[in-house]
Parts: sequence; C-alpha cells; structure tokens
Amino acid sequence: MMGQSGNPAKADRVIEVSMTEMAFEPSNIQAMEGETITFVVSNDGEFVHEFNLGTERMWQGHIDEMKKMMETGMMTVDEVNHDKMMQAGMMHDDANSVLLEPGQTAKVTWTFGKKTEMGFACNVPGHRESGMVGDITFVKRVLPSS
Ligand SMILES: [Cu+2]
Repeated sequence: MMGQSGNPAKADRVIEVSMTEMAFEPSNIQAMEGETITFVVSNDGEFVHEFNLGTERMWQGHIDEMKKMMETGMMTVDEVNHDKMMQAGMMHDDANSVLLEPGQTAKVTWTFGKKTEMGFACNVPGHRESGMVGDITFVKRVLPSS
C-alpha cells in the first residue's frame, strides 16, 4: 500500500519541493512507514508542471488523460484551463497530486504506508520522459533509546 491522504494538522514533517524544466528539487526524498509529510510544491518554472505521488504503473495510466487534456485545450504549455476541465469532469483534485501553472504553490499531505516502490513524477506529456521524476527512499523509523 502506498498510503493515503494525510491530515495537514498532523504532519510529522514539511518538505518544500521546487519544480522547473525538467526537474524536481529535491529529487530524492526519504520517508518512514506511517509518516505524514506535507509537501509544499512550487512551480518555479515556465511551463505547467505536476507533482504526482505514485508508482510507475499509476503514471502510465494517467499519461493518456494528460495527453487528452493537451489535445482538447484543457491545458496548454503554460496554462491550466480550469473551466474546460470542470466541463469535462476532469478536475484533477486527487489527493496524491497537484497540477500547477508557473508561479503557483500548493500543498499535498500524504501518510505513507508500508515500504513500497513509489516516487513522484510530472505527467505533463514529455516531462517524465525528460527526467522529471523523483525517488522516495523508505528508511527505518529510529526509536528513541531510553
Ligand atoms: Cu513537468
């Protein structure tokens, strides 16, 4: 299980993530099983970018949707047309992702489950392929010694 949407008020940690062409900074994040992290994601680039927590398989299923958004004008290189997305019923308000225009910042709070193969990626067509992907390394919870 990759986990679930977390309660921002109970976050163990806050990690700031910057998105540019075509990278995440940081591109590797450590997480512990059961830990709740709030990601404060900023689009510091010039294109639309997405921060999507998930697995290779989930992103593969998501990419067609993103291509369709591009083709139908719901999203351009540097803009997200929320009205058109709403009309098409594609609001992208999933708890594990945010889609941001240049200059925008949004938060994603996630409670991590058991150690699993997951990371974060931008599924705007062409971006993940160009290296816009990051790793999550699971680390053991260190218990305080008494
Ligand atoms: Cu991107």
